[in-house]
This record gives sequence, structure tokens and C-alpha cells, in this order.
Amino acid sequence: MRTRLPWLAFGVLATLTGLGLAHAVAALTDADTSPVLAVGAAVIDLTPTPVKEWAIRTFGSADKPILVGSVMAGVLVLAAAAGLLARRRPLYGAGLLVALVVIAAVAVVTRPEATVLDLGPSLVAAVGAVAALTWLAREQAGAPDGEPDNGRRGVLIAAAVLGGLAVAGGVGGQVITRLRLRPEDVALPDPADPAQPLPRGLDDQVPGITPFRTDNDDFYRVDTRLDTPVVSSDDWTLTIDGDVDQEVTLTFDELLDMPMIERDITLTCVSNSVGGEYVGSARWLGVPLKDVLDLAGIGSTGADQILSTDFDGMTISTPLDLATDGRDAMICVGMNGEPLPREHGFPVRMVIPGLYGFVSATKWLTRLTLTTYDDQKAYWTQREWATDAPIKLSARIDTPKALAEVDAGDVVIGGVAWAQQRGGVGKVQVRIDDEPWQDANLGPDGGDDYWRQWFFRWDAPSGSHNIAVRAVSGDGDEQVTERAEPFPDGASGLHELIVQVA
Ligand SMILES: Nc1nc2c(c(=O)[nH]1)N[C@H]1C(S)=C(S)[C@@H](COP(=O)(O)O)O[C@H]1N2
Ligand SMILES: [Mo]
Repeated sequence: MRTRLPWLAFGVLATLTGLGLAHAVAALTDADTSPVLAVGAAVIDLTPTPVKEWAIRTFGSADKPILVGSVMAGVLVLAAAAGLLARRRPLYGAGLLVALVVIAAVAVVTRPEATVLDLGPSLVAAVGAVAALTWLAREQAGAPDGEPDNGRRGVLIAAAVLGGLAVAGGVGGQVITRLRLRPEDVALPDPADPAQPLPRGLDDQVPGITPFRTDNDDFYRVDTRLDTPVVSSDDWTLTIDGDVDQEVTLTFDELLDMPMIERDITLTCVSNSVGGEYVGSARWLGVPLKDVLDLAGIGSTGADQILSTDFDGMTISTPLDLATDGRDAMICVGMNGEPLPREHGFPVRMVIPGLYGFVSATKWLTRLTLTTYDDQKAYWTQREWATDAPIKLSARIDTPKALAEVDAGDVVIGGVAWAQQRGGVGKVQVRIDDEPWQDANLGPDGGDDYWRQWFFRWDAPSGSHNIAVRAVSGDGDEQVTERAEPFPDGASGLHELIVQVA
């Protein structure tokens, strides 16, 4: 055992050295090519939808750190095995390390927009790890029986140097990534068609209620990426192709020269569970989608889908008829008065009111292709999600929290409700235990595509009570009470919770 233990550590240390150096190189070029992240991204793409849904339900927004952690743990176990192998068969040990890196390399090159250059970090990882293991093995072997102390000192020096390299690579990579993620200095034009000033919400009146407008920093983020893409507005172009009269490519400046609209729109994720956090509301600035499509001219051979593609080849499908039915579908450059944050699609994304984000809200957008669902299948279409996915009418209780303990007497129940493209929220009702539904008070109106805050004054008697909420849209649609999971077209059911009144 005493002779095995060091080898186990050699394998791990050699692997960390390779990964640290690779991480720094990846940060300089494209963070997503960092070997562990690349494998993680491939795992996301290959995971069957039910398992993915389970992970999102179980881990929530911690699902990605847990995924990266699991990949890392797996890598380190195999790295330790490689070290053990190298004790008797150095070539086998090195071979296992190379095999590990080859998996990462395959994950990198099979991405849609991959180039040979993306293999750089994997190559660095392989060379770094094998060189490190070789050095450690040589120092260990170089401890001739007569001079154990010399040998040990050599191993310790090598370990210290390699540990330093691993840490420097890892930390350096993070620092470089931070620097690259700094926002670009972009001046946005004023909207030709501005939004009305947003009314004051209930934020100051109802403690614990969701703010009427979501700050960019607090806005939920959902996408398939493990990194935050750095797309420069200088290199960015948008191509409109497929079934069009003529293919058109726009630069960022050309897009900014087009007349802009400004709209208050609530964005929702299809993966949001009833009462969940994947919903947010912002003021968006952008060019009407229709104006952009008109530059190319919609063709005549029967396209029924807008296939949008991001800078990395990820695709999202949108029903053409819904996107062009007069709703405020936008090619967005601004969010709450600022350029889009990188997490939310800088420099350009789509926003379409009334459709879940996975069929409408393409971030880091670079291409719009007019095509048919028969001809081309987008990322989530391949994974059996719905193609036609209007946002379901929904209401959420923000305060009190589930299982909260409150004092008997005056309790304010409050939350948000949304009914995009359904005439807004017409009515919100609250039910306490088995009592009849009672109307809640609505907050100010931010438009039909924007959520509505609501509150209900409750004279709470002591005991344990069940609170439920439901919404009715301005068009008269009632919230669906039947429970459904997010897959394949969004969750439904009532948000209910229990509170203890003392
Ligand atoms: N390029 C790209 N765009 C994307 C996604 C993605 O994975 N990749 N996810 C979509 C989903 S599922 C949603 S709900 C919205 C979320 O937008 P947000 O992260 O800005 O809130 O972005 C959409 N746009
Ligand atoms: Mo989503």
C-alpha cells in the first residue's frame, strides 16, 4: 500500500496539471473547449430528456455545478487509476490519460461549429498530463535504494512545481475569463417607438413580493451552456436565409440603424415548475422581427418554421405563423436600458411574447432560416419537446413562503401572475383551505405581455392552513388546474402551499 499511494497521487496531480494548463489556454480562445466543460456539455446534449427534467427538478439551478463536479470526480478517479497503472506499466498509465483527453477532444470537435483550433486545450491537457506523470515517475524511480532521501526530495520538488502549474493554470484561466466577460462598451439608439413609463409596482407596499421589474443581475438564466459565451459585436453578423427572396446579412451597426421598438415583456421557461423561479420581466429594446425578415423577403415555398441559430450552432425553432401574427416579436439588443448582458445573449437575441423561451428567445443569435419542421429539426425538437408552445397562464405565491410561520391576524399574501398574449391578467383569486375562491387585488398594469403583481389581505386564524392561487386572463381563459410536468409543453396546476399561523 505504501508504495501504491504515491502513484495514485501522481495520476491525480498529473491530470490536474494538464487540466489547469488546458483551462488557461481555453480561456484565451473559447471557454467551452476546456476539457471538463466540453465533456459536461456533451453530457448535457446526450442526456435523455426525462433524466434532464429529473435533474432540473431535483437540483434546480445547481444542476450545472453538480454536473461539472460529477465529471470532475469521474476524471479524478480515472486519473488515480492511471497513476496506479503507471507504477508497473508507464505506457499504460500514460495511455489511459491520453484516452481521457481523447474523450474530451471528441466532445469538442463534434460540436456544430467546431474548428481544428478548438482542439488546442485538449492537446495541451494530453501533453501536460503525460509529461507531468513521466516526470513524477522518473523522480520516483530515481530514488536509488541507497539514497532514499534524494529520491524523495526530487519527487517533492516535481510535485510542488506541478501543483503550482495546475493552480496557476486554473486560477489564470478564471482571471482571463473574467476579463473577457467584461461588458463591451456599446451605445444603443433611442427607440423610435418607446414603451410607456412602467407604473410603480407594489414592491414597497407588499414585503416579500417579486419586484415589478426584474434587474438584469437577478434575471433567471436557462441555456445549454456551461460557460458564458463571449461574442464580440464587431464580428457579429445576422444572416437571414432559407426560403427567402434574397439572402441578407446584417452587421451590428446595420441592425442598430433600423428603427427600434421598446416593450415590457415577461419571459418564461418551459422548464419552470408551478411556483418556480424561471420567469422574469424586463424592458426590451430591439428591431421588430418582421422588419428583419422583410429585408430578405419571406419566400413562397411554404416555410412554417423560423430556425434560429446561435453563434455556436445551437438551434431553436419558432412557428412562423405565431412569430408574424402581429405580436411584438423582436430582435433585441437592449435589456432594461442596457446592452444585453452576456448571460442573456449579447450582442443580439430574440424575444417573442407569449411563447416559452425554448421556442422563441434565442440568445447569441446569428442566423434566421426560413424552413419547414419536416426539413430541419431544432435542438429541443430532436429531444421531443413541443414545437408549438404558448406560455401557460399561471400565478405564483411569493409571500408568505411555504411552511413559513406567521402571526395570527393581518397577513398579506402576494405574488405575480402572467397571461402573455391572452389579454394580460384579468383576475387573480386566492383560496384558503376549503373556503370559496376570493378575488385578490391587482397591482398596476404593465401591459398584456407583462406579469401582474397581486396581493390579498388575510385575517389569519391560528393553525395550519393551505393557500392556493389561480389566475384568469383578460380574455377570460381560466388557469388549467390539472397538474402537468414541464415536458413537453410546460407545467400546469395550481401553486399551493401550507403556512403555520401562531
Ligand atoms: N443560444 C441559446 N439560446 C437560448 C437557450 C439556449 O440554450 N441557447 N435557451 C433558451 C431557453 S430554454 C430560455 S427559457 C431562454 C432563457 O433566457 P434567459 O437565460 O435570458 O432568461 O433562452 C433561450 N435561448
Ligand atoms: Mo426554457
